[in-house]
Formats: sequence, C-alpha cells, structure tokens
Amino acid sequence: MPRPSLLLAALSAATTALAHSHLAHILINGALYHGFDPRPDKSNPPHRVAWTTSNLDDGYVPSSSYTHPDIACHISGTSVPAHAPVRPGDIIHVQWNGWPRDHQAPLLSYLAPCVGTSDGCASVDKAALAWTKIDDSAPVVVDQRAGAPGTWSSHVMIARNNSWGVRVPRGTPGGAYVLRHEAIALHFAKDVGSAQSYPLCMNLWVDADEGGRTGGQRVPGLDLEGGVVATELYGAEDPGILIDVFKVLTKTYAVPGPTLARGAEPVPHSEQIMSMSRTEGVPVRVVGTGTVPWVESTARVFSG
Ligand SMILES: *[C@@H]1O[C@H](CO)[C@@H](O)[C@H](O)[C@H]1NC(C)=O
Ligand SMILES: [Cu+2]
Repeated sequence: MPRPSLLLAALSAATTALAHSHLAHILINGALYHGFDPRPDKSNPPHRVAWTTSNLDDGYVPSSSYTHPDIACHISGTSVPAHAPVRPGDIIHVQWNGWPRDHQAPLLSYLAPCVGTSDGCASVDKAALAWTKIDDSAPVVVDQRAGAPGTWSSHVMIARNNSWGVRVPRGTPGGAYVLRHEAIALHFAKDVGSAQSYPLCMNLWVDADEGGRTGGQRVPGLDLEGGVVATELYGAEDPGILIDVFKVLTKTYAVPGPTLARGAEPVPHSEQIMSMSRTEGVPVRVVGTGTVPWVESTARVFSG
C-alpha cells in the first residue's frame, strides 16, 4: 500500500493531467465549428476547423521550447482543409474545454494570412506564417496582494463558460487566415522554462474586400506588415513569461510578444459574454480565390 504522501502525489498528478485543456469549438454568430480533442480515446469530425495536434495529455508547450516550431500551433500542429467563414467585425467565441482556476494566464490572439497556396491555409507552411497580434486584453484585472495571484483574463474566460471573444478587426482584408489563440499559464512561471503555452490554431476564411469591410464604411486597415514567425514571438526570460505571480507585481504586467497591431479591436473584459450555439456551422474549403462549402457537414443540425 502506498504511503499517503505518494498517494497524494499520484492524485494531484492525475488532477493536473485532467486540468489541461484544448479547443472545444468556436462560435461565430451562434454557428458552431468544431475544435480538436487530442486525447487518444477521442474522435474528431473531419470538418473541424482546428488544427490537429499530438499533445495527447491535453498539455502545453513549455517556455523552454519557444524556439521550437511547436510553439506555432502546438505539438506537431498540422493544418486541416476546413475554414470557418467570418466577416470583418464579427466576434469569434473561442471555447476551451474548461480551464483550471489555478492556471493564471493572459489570453493572446494572433492572425496570420495564408498566402501562396491554392487551398487557403490547408497546405500552408506553419514555419513561414507571420503572426500579427490582434488581442492582448488586459491580462491582470485587479492588483495583486502578496501570496494571491490576482484575477487574470483566464478567470474571466472561465466565468464566460470557458469562452473568450476575439473580434476580427473591421479592417481585415479578405482571404484565408490562421487564428492563433493562446493561454500562457503562469502558475509555475517563476522558474526559467516553466511557463506553459497552450496555442490553439484554427482556419478562417475572412469574407471581405481587400481593404476589409467597405460598403461606404471607412475603417482603418489592419496592419499585417509587422507579423513575426512563431519561433520569434517569445523568449523564455521575457518579463511576462519569467514571473512569480504569487508576488506583488511592482510594475504593470508586461504582456508577452509583439505589440498589438494598429487596427486591432480587442473585446474588453466588460464586454466578454457567453454565446450559445444555435446551428451547426458550415465550414468552407478554399479553392483558389474563392470557397466551396464543406458538404459533409451540411446535413447535420447541432442539437446542443
Ligand atoms: C456552456 O457551453 C456548453 C458547451 O458548449 C453548452 O452546452 C452550454 O449550454 C453553455 N452554457 C451556457 C450557460 O451558455
Ligand atoms: Cu495544466
């Protein structure tokens, strides 16, 4: 019979494994598009818009691997043919498969255009994707007291039924994009290499003119010029990555990664809402400069 301390250790290890997460699905104007569940006993629909990954324990990419290509779209991230159609200005509700309260995390979102392919993002080279930050919504909501890690964006996400709204900027040019939504769990981040990134990649088809939404409405364009490749997003010792969240923050939390792009339109905490699914979304495949519906999914109506 194991000693109680070993039993406790085993139990907490099991809890930690369960506590990891993945993309359950995204909701756009009430239409549901499928995420990806990497656990070995799960099956995933072929028309999912989320990239396939091999983090079989629902785990993360540690900050010690920030120069490895896995930081782009999670471990062995591989694109899929389906894209969720979306218009500039729409809010994408990214719904996680739950999130543990003790994984204090900022939530960051990036867009990368898929260029030079005839199938949108399906065959894109992930190492070449240039990521532009479109959301870094105020990661810490309240000041911290010593020993208390404060309230983070992840807590707001949990309270909104594990979902986070990401607005596609109104000035986003039309075309295929990968949306990279990421939580960086900081509960062990006081040690170098121990922050935990959970990058979720999903394919989008932005239905707009070159200059974003037009039709008489003048909006600033989204500045995609400063995009950076994933392996250059973060360093293991960046101030927002190597941090003891249980100490009082003496400075404003330094959000990791590049600055927010001009034209980005993050949804503030106060406007984060829950979204209910009403229908099963019909993803599209990209063919040249246009799209065709992913027909296998059209017959099904979501009953959740
Ligand atoms: C929370 O999300 C789940 C999964 O999508 C859904 O079934 C449930 O209805 C949602 N609850 C609320 C209150 O929105
Ligand atoms: Cu975890």
